[in-house]
Amino acid sequence: MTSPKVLISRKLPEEVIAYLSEHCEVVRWSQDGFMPREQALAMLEDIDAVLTTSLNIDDEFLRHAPKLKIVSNISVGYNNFDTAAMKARGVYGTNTPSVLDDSVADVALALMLASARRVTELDQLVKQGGWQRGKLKEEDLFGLDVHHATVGIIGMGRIGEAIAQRTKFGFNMNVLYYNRNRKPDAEEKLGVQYRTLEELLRESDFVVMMTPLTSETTHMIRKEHFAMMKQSAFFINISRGQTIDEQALIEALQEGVIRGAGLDVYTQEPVDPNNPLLSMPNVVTLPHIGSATAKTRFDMAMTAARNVLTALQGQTPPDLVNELK
Ligand code: 8YV
Repeated sequence: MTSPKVLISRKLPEEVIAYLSEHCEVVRWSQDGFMPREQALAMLEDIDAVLTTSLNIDDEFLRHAPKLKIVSNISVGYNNFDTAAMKARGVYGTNTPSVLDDSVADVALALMLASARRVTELDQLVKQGGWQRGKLKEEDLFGLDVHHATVGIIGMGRIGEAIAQRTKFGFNMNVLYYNRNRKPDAEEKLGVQYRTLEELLRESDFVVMMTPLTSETTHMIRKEHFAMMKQSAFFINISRGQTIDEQALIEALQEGVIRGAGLDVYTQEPVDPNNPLLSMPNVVTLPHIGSATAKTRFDMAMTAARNVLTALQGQTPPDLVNELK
């Protein structure tokens, strides 16, 4: 019997490749970056499973892959999946929940601290020789306290809870949340308080966007929402760029509607070097690194590989995101 054939569209740790190779024939992209879509499409004819983070799994993709049983995303977000099209063709979709929660939550805190205490801006000031006695007033270096402030988390899933845990118990913050469904467990366990979206925006010193990108959350935060925020507040986005109207954020920052932002994600990635957000000193910008530690990325790759092998053994993969029946 021939081994099932797995296509991997990005570089993965050799240990994960070896684990998959014990059971499958592996076809992979071993350079930096991602396999271009056209190249993937041309190889799909006899592929049983795909591991990816970058490929859009739409009807065109699925049409090229008559044998496909599973697309295993090496990420928790799966906004690249057309889940209905996958279901229609009986293809499992899986993600990598849990293993990245703490790493992403750490970066949310990093963005809050860096933007409110002006870490990147003042780092530049020191490195460019601007820290000179007599040249700066004391208040030129003032930021906003993170501890004991109010944070509003939009999206109280696993990562939202990890952010709540840190902000509540590590920084003594007042933690509000908005979620599609109320989360009584999180309210009890973490002491977080539910608010409507509007209440959350009005009350928070930090608004943290941590919701998955779906058709309902696309451009969930627009001009009128930034207008509801405190003028002293910071907006943190660590979900997906498309959950907000980025142009409205740019204008809110340019017009002083809000004080600053911390961003890990953008409408276009990599972000356009001419994007006005990159030249604002009150905006901290990271290159989508929420889960980017060697350990977490390894755990994500291993989780994705396990999902593939389970599906190829004829069982339902553990991290299924689209019910097939
Ligand atoms: C990226 C993420 O997928 O898991 C997610 O949803 O946003 C990230 O972990 C990661 O950059 C993959 O390369």
